[in-house]
Amino acid sequence: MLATVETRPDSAFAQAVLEGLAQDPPAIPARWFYDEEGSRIFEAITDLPEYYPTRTEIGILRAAMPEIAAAVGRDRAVVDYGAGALAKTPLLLRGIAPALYAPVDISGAHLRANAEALQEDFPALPIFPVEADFTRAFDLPDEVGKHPRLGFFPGSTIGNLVPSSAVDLLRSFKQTLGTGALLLIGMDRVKAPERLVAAYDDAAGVTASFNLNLLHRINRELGGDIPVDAFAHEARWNAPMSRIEMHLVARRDLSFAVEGRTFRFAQGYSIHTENSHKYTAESARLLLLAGGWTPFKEWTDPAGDFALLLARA
Ligand code: AVI
Repeated sequence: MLATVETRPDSAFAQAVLEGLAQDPPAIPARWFYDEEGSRIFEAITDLPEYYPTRTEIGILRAAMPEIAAAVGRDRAVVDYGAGALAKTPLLLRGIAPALYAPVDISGAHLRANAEALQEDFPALPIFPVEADFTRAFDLPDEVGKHPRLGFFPGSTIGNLVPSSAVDLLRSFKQTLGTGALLLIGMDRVKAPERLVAAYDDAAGVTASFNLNLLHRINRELGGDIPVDAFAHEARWNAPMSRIEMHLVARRDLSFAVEGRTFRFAQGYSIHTENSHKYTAESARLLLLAGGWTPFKEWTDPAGDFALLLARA
């Protein structure tokens, strides 16, 4: 009897990597950064002196909370699309005292751990964790539907999507959250390219290790033999697209195999691993409008580095 040879990649990660490496130019979606090690390194990034977004957004949340609470009103169900943002969520929950809290995350384990930690600090708050990929349509628990919803999408994570995908996501938020919903969203601002590049290429090399961890992950999980040391991290400002791009650039001509497929890279050729779009006040509002949301309040830090916008469906 002949043995069957399975040639199809057996996981979404394998498929994304094989398709991404075969593209011209090669590109792997940024969502694959976040294995356990990648999530740990990302937490370290948020503390870096050069990486201003996290601390700036927390500062805005603190300063604007009385106004946010007044604009949002009472009895909201908070649907948290940034369920990992443990420093920000408690600020919001304390500030607006919602009727219930529904964190949404694709990883059930991550979701439950965060929900348990939050429940200790907010023992009276009903928490309904929702295990779902929020880039696709999903149903909210019935209990959530009994209250007007507030979607919370901090961190300028929207910026990791190209505009057409960002619009799709905003539209699907609107569909999920329904009539009368509000959305509180963090959006990073355009600023001097040198500051942006430094934020994504820090002196201590933490962002470099975050980017290179993707190659280690491919080697670990997909049995790849990528010579990781032969790739260099690079952050580039793409002015026409108004975004920081992260790349892994081959330092020399090289080849490697992943799941039995061979890939060749000439020196200087790169794998594009992340986009982080930056917005002006106007482009931020236009993106929200295109996604079906009408922004009606906006808060920034004194330097105007980052913005939190409140929009209605
Ligand atoms: C998660 N996201 C909003 C981060 C950003 O700034 O685009 C990811 C990141 N990549 C490198 N540094 C931080």
